[in-house]
Amino acid sequence: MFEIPEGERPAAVVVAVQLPGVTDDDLTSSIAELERLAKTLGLVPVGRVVQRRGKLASGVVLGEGKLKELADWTGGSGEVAAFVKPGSRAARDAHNEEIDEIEEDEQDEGDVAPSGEKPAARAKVVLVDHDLSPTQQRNLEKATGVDVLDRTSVILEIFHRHAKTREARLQVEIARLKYLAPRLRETGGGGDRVRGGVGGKGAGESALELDRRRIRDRIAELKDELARIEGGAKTRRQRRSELPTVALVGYTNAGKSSLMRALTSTEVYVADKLFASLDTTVRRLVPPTEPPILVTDTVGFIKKLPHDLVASFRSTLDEAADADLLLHLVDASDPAHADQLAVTREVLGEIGADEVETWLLLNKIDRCDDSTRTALSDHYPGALQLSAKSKDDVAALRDRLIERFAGKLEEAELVVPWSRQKVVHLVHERATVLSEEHADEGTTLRIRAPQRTLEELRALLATADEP
Ligand SMILES: Nc1nc2c(ncn2[C@@H]2O[C@H](COP(=O)(O)OP(=O)(O)O)[C@@H](O)[C@H]2O)c(=O)[nH]1
Ligand SMILES: [Mg+2]
Repeated sequence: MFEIPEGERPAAVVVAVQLPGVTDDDLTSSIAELERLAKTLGLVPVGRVVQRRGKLASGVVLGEGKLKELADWTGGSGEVAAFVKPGSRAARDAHNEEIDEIEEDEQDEGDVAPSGEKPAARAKVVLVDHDLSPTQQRNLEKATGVDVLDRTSVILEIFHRHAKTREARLQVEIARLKYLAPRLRETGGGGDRVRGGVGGKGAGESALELDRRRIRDRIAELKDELARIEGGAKTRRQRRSELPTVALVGYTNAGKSSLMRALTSTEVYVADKLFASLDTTVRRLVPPTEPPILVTDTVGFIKKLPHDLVASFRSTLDEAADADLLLHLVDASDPAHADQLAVTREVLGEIGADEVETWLLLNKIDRCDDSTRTALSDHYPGALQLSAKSKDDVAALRDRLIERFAGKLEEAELVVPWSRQKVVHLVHERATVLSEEHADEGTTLRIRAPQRTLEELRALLATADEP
């Protein structure tokens, strides 16, 4: 599968076809979603190539002219030599010819200025906002000279990162292998990579067929394992953390990751070794409470989720059912938010997460005018309106969360003498500081914190020594 080298942020150009019946708005929001998914993976979308067509061109998705435009972004030839059976001798010859052609083209270019807009950047990856057949993908790679990812492969990669439980990992791996099998290419040169594999090469069976067979066998194995897990007692509950956990759920683009960043420290907090060490989706709420409150960013709902990925999506979202509290985030500024809310609720119900206490958060409220806000509060009484970008809104939510888990918050005044200024630092770490004044006797802080934290801070100040 496509891998991004460590530390790199490859530029990507997005390709979309506006099919009949697809409105401009639908098209734009679908492309924007794909771009956001790509950003999650570390890609940098730099351009779009969009064409209105009756259907995807069976060979290369786009028409000839648009294909050239796309190739300008990547530095490819814009041509797919010949449509021949992949893996055949003719295919290899054609491939070689194609390479010759590209080189010629580049020499010919000289100082002839290209017409139209010149792409702002060289894209290293092409992202297609559709599902591609293996042939379309291969042809586009030939024409552009770079890796081509379709919607499914982008989403698979994101699920892969979010899959925490054994079950979710199995589901994602099965989906990945199913995606991969028809895309395997003849390795050429006698199928070296199957040497030493399981069993012998069947009579007349090519290396490619053998690889496909092995993938099928592997899928069957994984499915067996999955069935065993599902058949047993609900093992996933064993994973449940001892620590209070808040999970953010909702559609992609609702603002989950933004809110997560705003609520937590930037430092990744690994709750216990049950969470994979690479996991960046679990952090602790700041200011820290004792015990810490964990916040997890779950896999986002996707508008155009390919059918083959439904099972892996669900099992990846499963962690929501293990949380003590769900924050259901909705982008209140999105005209489709009501539908998104309904779909999210339905799926949460199906995975058993509807029994978890849930707070509805209407996010991006900064983008809504007053009348919309009023309508929203009439329609969703009890929902919290907020902007993940507003410090005050985030602080208010944080207070509510701390109150929910660590007990009632109290306001108090602390006077920290000059000799104890390190304590000021600690107060900032542990409590919400409402105001801070410096006077002769020291620093006066008006703070809000759970009672236990207040007691600890007072006890600390009462001791004679440095903390
Ligand atoms: N105006 C505004 N933009 C927001 C707010 N929250 C998030 N965003 C933006 O919405 C986009 C998606 O946010 P992100 O946190 O990645 O959403 P996620 O897909 O749910 O994780 C980003 O461009 C954010 O900057 C908000 O409250 N107000
Ligand atoms: Mg996110």
